[in-house]
Amino acid sequence: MNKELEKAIVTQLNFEIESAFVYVAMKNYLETLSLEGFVNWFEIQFQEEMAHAQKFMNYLNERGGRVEIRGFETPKNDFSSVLEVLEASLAHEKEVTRRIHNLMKMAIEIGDYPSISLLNWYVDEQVEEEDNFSKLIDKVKLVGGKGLFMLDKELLTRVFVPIAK
Ligand code: OFO
Repeated sequence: MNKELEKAIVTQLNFEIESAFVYVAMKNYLETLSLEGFVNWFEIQFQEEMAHAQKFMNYLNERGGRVEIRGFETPKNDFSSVLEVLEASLAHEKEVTRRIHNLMKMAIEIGDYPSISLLNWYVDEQVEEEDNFSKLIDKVKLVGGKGLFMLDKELLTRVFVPIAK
């Protein structure tokens, strides 16, 4: 496969793992607020990011590429509110989307159809990722401080759904 595209996918899969670290740091901040639903929600988010990374790894291995795992930036560990966590998450997802779209542009320019097919999955997934956080932000703003307890209960129901290889 094209070496430039292979390198770019390696960078992205490492960014997915970095995303997992971003969310597990948030999860541990939420633990300090005893918001079990939010903790659960971010635990699932952490697992999803690892699954996103794994999907890229499986793909590269199938195509005869070489996966390389790198070091990561220390994620932000301290926040001042749930809303700050969610807004930082949405900003993070927008950055992921920007990177996925750049990868897609590269795959289209090269004419690498298997990569275009793979990246279509990520393009769709990013629509969902951004929507999830936008909706949560809206809900937190709507319910305010006291309603957070009920919303927290609702978030306990999120479960990890394995993704196709
Ligand atoms: Fe992997 O989508 Fe979120 O970061």
